[in-house]
Amino acid sequence: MSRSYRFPADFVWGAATSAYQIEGSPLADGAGPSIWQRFAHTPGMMANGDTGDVACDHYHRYKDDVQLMRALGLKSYRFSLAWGRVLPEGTGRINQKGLDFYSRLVDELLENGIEPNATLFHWDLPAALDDRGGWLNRDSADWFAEYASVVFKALDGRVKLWSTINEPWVVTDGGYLHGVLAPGHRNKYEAPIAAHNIMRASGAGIQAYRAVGKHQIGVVFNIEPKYPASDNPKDLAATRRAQAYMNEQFADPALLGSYPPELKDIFEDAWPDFPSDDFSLTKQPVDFVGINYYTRSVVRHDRRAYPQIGKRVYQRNTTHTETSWEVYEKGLKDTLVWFKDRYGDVPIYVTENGAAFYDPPVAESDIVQDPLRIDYLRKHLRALHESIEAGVNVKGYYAWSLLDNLEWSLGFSKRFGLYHVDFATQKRTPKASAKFYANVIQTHGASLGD
Ligand code: PNW
Repeated sequence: MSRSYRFPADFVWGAATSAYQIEGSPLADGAGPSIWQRFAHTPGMMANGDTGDVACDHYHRYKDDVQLMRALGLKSYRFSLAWGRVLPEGTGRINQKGLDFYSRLVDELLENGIEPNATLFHWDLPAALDDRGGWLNRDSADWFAEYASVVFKALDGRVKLWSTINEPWVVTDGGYLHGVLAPGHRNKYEAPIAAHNIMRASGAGIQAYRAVGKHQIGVVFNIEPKYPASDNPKDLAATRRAQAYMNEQFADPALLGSYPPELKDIFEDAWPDFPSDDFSLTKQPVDFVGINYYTRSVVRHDRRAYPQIGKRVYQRNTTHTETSWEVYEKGLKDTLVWFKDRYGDVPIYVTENGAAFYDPPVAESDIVQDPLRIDYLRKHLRALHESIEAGVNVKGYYAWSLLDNLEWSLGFSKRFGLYHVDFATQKRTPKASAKFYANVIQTHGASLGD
């Protein structure tokens, strides 16, 4: 059977990165340190002692990196701004030099015909704000709105796509419940409070945008669909709780103005009664939602799980990425269809999708052969096309990531890039997946049928 994978002519083809993962020079030109700067410099927190001190040196090489985007034929580039470059103390004093970096980047993108898609917060909270309680402090919503307004005023004339927060689940699960990401807390009482305040902050950022912005703003969720390991009622209940915990805990307050009841069962006495007024702040009209999709999880009840959301069941006889994520492209379609059913017909961008696989060493002037990454991308792009055919309003797709970069506490050991980066020399080398993706873009997806 031959079928066509041609996407709409105005479909937005992109690639994504984030500030701390690629920029390097985190304290340059008057920037204030972030919680990731602190975390990375705390012994034992990062694989191989890696830090973001240099990373891809994008802070100095952004012009060359824009040329890599251009070679791919990207229509759009998704990046994040480091809050502490703009406001070194998190609030108050503006650091014009930090803002100027993003202004230059945006100009460079536009001169090369690439639409900037800017995320305000991709995890690098100013350390000065962590000292005031970080996301545990209810004032964080005001701090974020203040920062957002400064950035909007400087860049909204040129940036037409904005997001408030990237993946609030990862921030609160990794940063406050398990302690594997900055700020490194492991506390069941803190996690729901941080989650709630980060969604209040997102709402406050959207409100601030309505006061000064002229284009579009949304929020980005990582959605990992949950499937029960069996029909056993305990597995079904654990699956429901896992779905509530990872996906609905963040999308519900933003889009429905409520929390799913399972959260009380999961957090027990650690689940606070939030003021009902807060939901008018969290539920702000959005112009689009960003969805990051990597994998699914198959859930089995486990009474020792922390919190009470069951355990992931390893799937045999299927491909897993280097971060142990099952390759399951049907989950992307299931996610998009589920999202539309639950939250209505909001425009969607897939703001991240990609995979870390072992890449062979780079031979001189060669391209890096990465057939597994190509296979991953092809499968997911086909599933994306099927989602559009099924009626989901998907406006664009961003591959994660443009470059190999700092995979947070896993350091540089996991490579997600379309371009290989030699971190000793900063040499960028295209992988075969870059050629593959450029061809997809050039043919509007038609080459996915080959
Ligand atoms: C995302 N999970 O993180 C982030 O937005 C990126 O910064 C990161 O590099 C990329 O995905 C690859 O990991 C996630 O456990 C981290 O489900 C963890 C999960 C999902 C996304």
